Amino acid sequence: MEHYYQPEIELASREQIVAWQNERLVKQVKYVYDNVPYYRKKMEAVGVVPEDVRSIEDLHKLPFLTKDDLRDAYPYGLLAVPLEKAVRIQSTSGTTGRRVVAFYTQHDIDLWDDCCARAIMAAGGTAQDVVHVCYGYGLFTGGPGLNGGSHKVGSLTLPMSSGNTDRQIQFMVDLGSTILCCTPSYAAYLGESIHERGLRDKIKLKAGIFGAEAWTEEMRRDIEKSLGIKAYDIYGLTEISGPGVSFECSEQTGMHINEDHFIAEIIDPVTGEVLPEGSKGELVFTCITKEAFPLLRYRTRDICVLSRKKCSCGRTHVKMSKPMGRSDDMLIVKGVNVFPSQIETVLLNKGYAANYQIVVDRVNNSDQLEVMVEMTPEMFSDSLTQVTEKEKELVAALKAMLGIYARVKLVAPKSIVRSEGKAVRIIDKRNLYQQ
Ligand code: DLL
Repeated sequence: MEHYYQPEIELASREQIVAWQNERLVKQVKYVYDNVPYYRKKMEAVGVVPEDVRSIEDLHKLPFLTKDDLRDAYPYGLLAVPLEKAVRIQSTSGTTGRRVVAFYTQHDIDLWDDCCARAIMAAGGTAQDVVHVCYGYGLFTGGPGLNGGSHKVGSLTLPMSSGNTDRQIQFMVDLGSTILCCTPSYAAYLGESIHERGLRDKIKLKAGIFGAEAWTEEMRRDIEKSLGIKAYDIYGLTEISGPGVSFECSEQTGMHINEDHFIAEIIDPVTGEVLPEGSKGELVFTCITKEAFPLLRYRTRDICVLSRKKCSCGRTHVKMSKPMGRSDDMLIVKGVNVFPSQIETVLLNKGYAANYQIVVDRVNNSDQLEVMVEMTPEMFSDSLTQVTEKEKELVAALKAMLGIYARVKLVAPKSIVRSEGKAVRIIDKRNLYQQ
């Protein structure tokens, strides 16, 4: 049986959804124009005033927002409420050293929690469930988002956060966790660890809600088999709120976007032109209910396809495919967003040239990041001990920038192959995206 958290919204007619979107968009554009000087300037630059936007048909007139805008406006330039109304931030990596900071009012958190509650109930969650959240808590949105959603559903919530696999499994067994929320790679790792400990029969899990990174259908089947559960996908991004922007239902043919809060468009990533339904392109979101950080036409860089085909679950909100790639070079390593430009910044700050290569692989379900860097000619004559010291120094600097461990290998000058065209900086051996 399908469960809904807000059936009157999740099953609303198409006309009703469009009516909500029209009304909320018009209000939101005026609100942002009046309260966010940064965005007002962007609108003025393209000669658009709020009165030009009378319905969602006019959405295309508005300028896009990108990660560069977030960097330029850092930290408070896109905050739309006075500080006394903002109650929380969450944060994620930016393209260089500057992080993305998103703000929330209490009302924003309330609506975000609703979105996550919809996802939990779509995965079969009820107040009887024990929801085991091992997404990270803190600046990352995963833990706080699913935690809030689980409270709304009324489930018993285990705020485990990430890491400490033994403790995760102990709680899972002792408290009888029924729904697991974490990254798909950690779910696969937990599955293996549970088998290794011979505890498969002691686990009561029935469903998992996995996202924050790309995962394939094969990986879904492996996790489902290993943990004896049904595995659901969940998507979101910090800039737009966090997990729960969209979520999978029992049909598992895409993720329903919460269209009463977010308007989705697909654009050509090169020209910015809006593409018709069914086209593959870059996903763009406009927030129509947010107070503190209401981004309009934010370019996610995620490539996917939208579909309004009738869904057997009864939900009427548009579905997005699993992301099929990115229109920028962002990598997600151990659930953490990594931009090659961040790595380059560290190398240049430490006096290296921009000759490097990033290799990402997945070994035993765990992501590994390696950075190969050419030594400077002066360093080439250094002793092995000195080189090892230099590598350690880079490991520490990269950890400070990225928040995760990267293996560093210093190689001889000119040993990284030069490309005749674009430099090949990234070798991702994981093949995570399905086309
Ligand atoms: O990863 C929010 C989240 C937390 C989603 C927990 C789901 C579960 P960020 O750290 O800002 O936010 O990273 C956002 O991660 O633009 C996608 O490229 C990628 N991503 C998120 N969910 C999925 C997914 C969170 N289900 C970026 N499949 C997004 C593939 C995903 N990629």
